[in-house]
Amino acid sequence: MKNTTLNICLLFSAMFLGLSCKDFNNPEQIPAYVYIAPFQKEVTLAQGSNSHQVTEAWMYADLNFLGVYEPGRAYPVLAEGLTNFRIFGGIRENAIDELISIYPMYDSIVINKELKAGRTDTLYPVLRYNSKTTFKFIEDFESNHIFTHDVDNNTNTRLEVSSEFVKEGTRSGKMEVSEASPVNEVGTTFIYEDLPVSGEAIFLEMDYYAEVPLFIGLEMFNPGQPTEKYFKLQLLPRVGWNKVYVRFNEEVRGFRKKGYRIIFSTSYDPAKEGQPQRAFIDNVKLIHL
Ligand SMILES: [Ca+2]
Ligand SMILES: [Ca+2]
Repeated sequence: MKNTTLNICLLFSAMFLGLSCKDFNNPEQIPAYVYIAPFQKEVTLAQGSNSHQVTEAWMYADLNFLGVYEPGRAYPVLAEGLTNFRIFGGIRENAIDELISIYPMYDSIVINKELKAGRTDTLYPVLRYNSKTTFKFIEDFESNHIFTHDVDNNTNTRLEVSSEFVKEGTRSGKMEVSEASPVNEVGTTFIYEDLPVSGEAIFLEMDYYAEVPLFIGLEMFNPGQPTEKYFKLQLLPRVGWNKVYVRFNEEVRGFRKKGYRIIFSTSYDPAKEGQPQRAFIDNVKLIHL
């Protein structure tokens, strides 16, 4: 490999998360190409929505790590004949763009493909939840909902079902704030007591459409102790629906409380025109391994 080629490869490897360097200048081997189709997701009736925001494919071919690839493009692979691909779905954990990780709640995807030098073959990755996934709750806001706990002690604010902006079905959950009621904090009706404490993955999945910052956190309970509130992250306002995957296992392992509620908080922005200001959520799931 020429030095310039090596340097460019190393540069791109750094940019693309450790993409392995292969010598594509080798005149004796013409690569085959694989087009990675956008991820599909299959769910059972008991697993709720099939919406996902898997943005990268972590690719292995015959146990060799190929790299982290964006779906919807073709990539060269130095392999021929029957090749065993293993694909892991990658997410932006906690809505942090730099925190790209494999989502542990989905199974890896195995696809065997006959490759030929110079030819492009297509891989169709389909996501499915790991069979060990426990669904603590699924909320799609199509009828009653489970975010009835009044965290802010203001009866004028609440989460209510709405058909104004909907990700799926005919309804979503809406939280409003205004100059008169500038804070709106709600939590799950139920306290969840048996979340795993040994570091097993715990995630909150959620679609959201927020005109105001939306905070996601936990209300925590221990017998004989005051209730505590903890906010894990703030979702910034944005136009259109987005999905967030929030990891909670480090908190649950560290806090060691008897029970937890999932809580949301919004607050009025006086610098922003128009009121009421709103945050919509849909397809909320609390799941763990
Ligand atoms: Ca819905
Ligand atoms: Ca309230």
